[in-house]
Amino acid sequence: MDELKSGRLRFAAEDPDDPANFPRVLTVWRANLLGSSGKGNEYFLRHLLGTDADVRSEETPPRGRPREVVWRDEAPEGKLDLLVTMDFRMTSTGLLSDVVLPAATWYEKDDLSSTDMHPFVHAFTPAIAPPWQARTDYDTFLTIADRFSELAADHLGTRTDVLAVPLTHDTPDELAQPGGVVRDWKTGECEPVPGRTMPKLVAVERDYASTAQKMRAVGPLLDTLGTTTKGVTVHPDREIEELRHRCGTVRDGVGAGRPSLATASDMCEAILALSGTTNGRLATEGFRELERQTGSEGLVELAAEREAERITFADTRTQPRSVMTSYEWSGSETGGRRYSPFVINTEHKKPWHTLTGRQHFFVQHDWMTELGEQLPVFRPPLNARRAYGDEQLHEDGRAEVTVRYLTPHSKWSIHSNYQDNKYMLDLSRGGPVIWMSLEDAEKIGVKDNEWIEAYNRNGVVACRAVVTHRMPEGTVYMYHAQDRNINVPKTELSGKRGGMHNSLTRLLLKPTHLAGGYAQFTYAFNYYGPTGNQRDEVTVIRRRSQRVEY
Ligand SMILES: Nc1nc2c(c(=O)[nH]1)N[C@H]1C(S)=C(S)[C@@H](COP(=O)(O)OP(=O)(O)OC[C@H]3O[C@@H](n4cnc5c(=O)[nH]c(N)nc54)[C@H](O)[C@@H]3O)O[C@H]1N2
Ligand SMILES: Nc1nc2c(c(=O)[nH]1)N[C@H]1C(S)=C(S)[C@@H](COP(=O)(O)OP(=O)(O)OC[C@H]3O[C@@H](n4cnc5c(=O)[nH]c(N)nc54)[C@H](O)[C@@H]3O)O[C@H]1N2
Ligand SMILES: [Mo]
Repeated sequence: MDELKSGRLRFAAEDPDDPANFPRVLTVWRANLLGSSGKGNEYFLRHLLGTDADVRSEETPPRGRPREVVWRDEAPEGKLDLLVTMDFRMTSTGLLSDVVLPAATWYEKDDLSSTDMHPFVHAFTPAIAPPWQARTDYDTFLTIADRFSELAADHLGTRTDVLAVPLTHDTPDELAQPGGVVRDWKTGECEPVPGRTMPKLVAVERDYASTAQKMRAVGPLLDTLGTTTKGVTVHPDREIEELRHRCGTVRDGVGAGRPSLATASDMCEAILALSGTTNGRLATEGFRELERQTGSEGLVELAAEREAERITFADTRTQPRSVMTSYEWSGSETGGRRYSPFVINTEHKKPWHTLTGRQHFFVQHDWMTELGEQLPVFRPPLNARRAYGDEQLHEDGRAEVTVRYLTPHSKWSIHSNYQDNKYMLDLSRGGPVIWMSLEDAEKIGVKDNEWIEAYNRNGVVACRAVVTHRMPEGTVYMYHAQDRNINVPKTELSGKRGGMHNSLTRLLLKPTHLAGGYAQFTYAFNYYGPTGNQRDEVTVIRRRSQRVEY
């Protein structure tokens, strides 16, 4: 603590550009970072990969820089040493990866599919073995783990990592900052107390050489800690015993005596055994605990009708199975009802997971107050050098228009999936497009399906225009996740190939998203925390030469 307080010991986040602080190896699995999710594509290309990029903005001037984070004169480029992609499609990420590991598709592997949005759990069942060099994700990860463990025995051994763990939602942690008053131990307003005025500091021993063995067994902490979802803990003791029989027991090594997870289908069995949505006993136990915690009545009955039911992997292979109502979610499937969110809160008086236990819109928190956001407010886009609706002439005399740039989810794909499917290409324009209004098109003299170029401080895009009365004047759409590998010409502005929808976006952190330790404002990675921003953008568009080169 003294070291932290004195500033001699610091968090890596305080100096993110220090070569000791950024990761060197990135494995992208079941995502398309550089064609889909990564907001600020050109920055990723330059700083993460160190490859050709069309970043157009300048460094933030000194007055706009953070005071408590080290600012290095040269932002690092090409931080990664190794980018690995596992996918069964050619994507923009695959295009830029050092290693592409071909993945088995849905018809070549055992897996489960289920979301909160639909009421069934489905099995994937292999119709054929993965062709050529393709492997299932499960096998790929185990194979990497085997070799990693072998190397780790010499190079890493057993180490203790100190983790900064955020204050957690649905635990007493969320009352760490009463009244939403944030005191800063760094400036001496309070003492640094892990779990109260700062993250918890947790030491974790990692025996790197046994990584692969640990991946192949259900771990022992389930016996002592149970499993916790949203503050409700259940104890799957019978399930662990049952899994020993269903999947077999590990014979030796660190996992000896534990249920085996040697294959993907074992893993599917374990997931189905441990989830309340497929295990009536655990669903009921969870609701009983939830009743105890909240004082709400009638919750156990939601699961009781299917208490004796257990959906196994074999059941899901026979046909998709409808899931059970569980304390893990907020909707009800009881009595064959279709899921919709928050039914348990509204109909069964389960308190909302907020400070008051009710829906509330007024938030008293220092940072919200400072920014005037205690109530939901409209915030206009951040000041960009040009205003919407500005018309002007580009240096070469071509008319330009400045518009709001939005990137909503596409009707012709699920993210980048299926956009390269022949039917979808026929139904759309067979390559990247920006949708714009008749009025904006007229201002720059562009007709439907002609080539345009869009640029802003983040990058450049060359694509076709879809000119339509369905867009209002002043706003354009470039639908999400049009990959960089179909019909993408060189841009006039930079001469480089490319630009995709996230070339014109960038990540902007909103400080209020970093609030934590205060009821529903409990920060966690991908829970409540900084969201990537893709809405607050302005772009300039003009008609470009209709002769494109690839
Ligand atoms: N500008 C902008 N950016 C956005 C958004 C936006 O609206 N605008 N939306 C954001 C949102 S909400 C999301 S969810 C993200 C989505 O971003 P991503 O999740 O990165 O996008 P996908 O294109 O769905 O990438 C999934 C990849 O996984 C592969 N895949 C599918 N199944 C398997 C499998 O079983 N095994 C393996 N190995 N691979 C598989 C697919 O082929 C595909 O290439 O994008 C975010 N980024
Ligand atoms: N076909 C298809 N379906 C999908 C997906 C897909 O890729 N394709 N992806 C799935 C996934 S992972 C997700 S997260 C969901 C996302 O689904 P939605 O949450 O519906 O997301 P979007 O389509 O990105 O945006 C919705 C609308 O928000 C509007 N909008 C943009 N900026 C603002 C603003 O400042 N204020 C207001 N009020 N509105 C604004 C846009 O014009 C758009 O019409 O879709 C899911 N379903
Ligand atoms: Mo999403």
